[in-house]
Amino acid sequence: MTVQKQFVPHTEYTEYPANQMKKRARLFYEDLKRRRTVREFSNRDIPREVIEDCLLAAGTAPNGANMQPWHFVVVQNPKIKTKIRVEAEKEEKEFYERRASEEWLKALEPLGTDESKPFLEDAPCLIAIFAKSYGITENGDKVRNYYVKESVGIATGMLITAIHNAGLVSLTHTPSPMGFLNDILDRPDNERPFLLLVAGYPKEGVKVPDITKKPLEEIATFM
Ligand code: IYR
Repeated sequence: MTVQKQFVPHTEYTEYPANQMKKRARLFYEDLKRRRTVREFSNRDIPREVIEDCLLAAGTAPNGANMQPWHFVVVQNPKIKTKIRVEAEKEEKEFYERRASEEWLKALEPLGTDESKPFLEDAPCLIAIFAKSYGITENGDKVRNYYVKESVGIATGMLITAIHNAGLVSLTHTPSPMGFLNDILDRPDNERPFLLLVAGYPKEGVKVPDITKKPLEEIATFM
């Protein structure tokens, strides 16, 4: 069987003159640098269309063989948020009291995290991100997906960036294990919870850890 390849002109590409390119790169960095993960949220609602556009932005991510192996469940219902909080806190209690090594707990100290996760109820929006380990056709056949973690990781990064760009804040929360999300959110076996993104406005007067990012020389090598 030969597959007919379909190509169309890339009319939406825009080239910027070098000076404009430099300015745009700098401004984008300056803006992204303001992004901070917050752990305390206001209960103010956020417009649904903003979440929808952020998800559409995430869905443009490059991914393996264009299988788009992700599914996003947006939770705004307070009862479902409470269920998620209860189950997440059970896992987190285990983590902080038993599962985490001393070394791991020490690494987390500057962040001030613990097993209490009030943000799972306070924030107006939880986005559960699922990675589809395989796809299923209309006839129920399995379809292979490729580079699933890489693909979903890239889409998640773009979602976080889109949320920041909209003027909201987020928290990447990773209760582990997160299997309870399949039960609560009724997702099928071919979807694995990747992470839980908490989104909304920061609580008034919120404080963030006094931490810094590594300088360029440390994170990059030019040859
Ligand atoms: N999942 C736990 C622990 C935790 C782990 C890492 I690595 C962090 O950067 C932050 C927290 C929690 O959410 O508290």
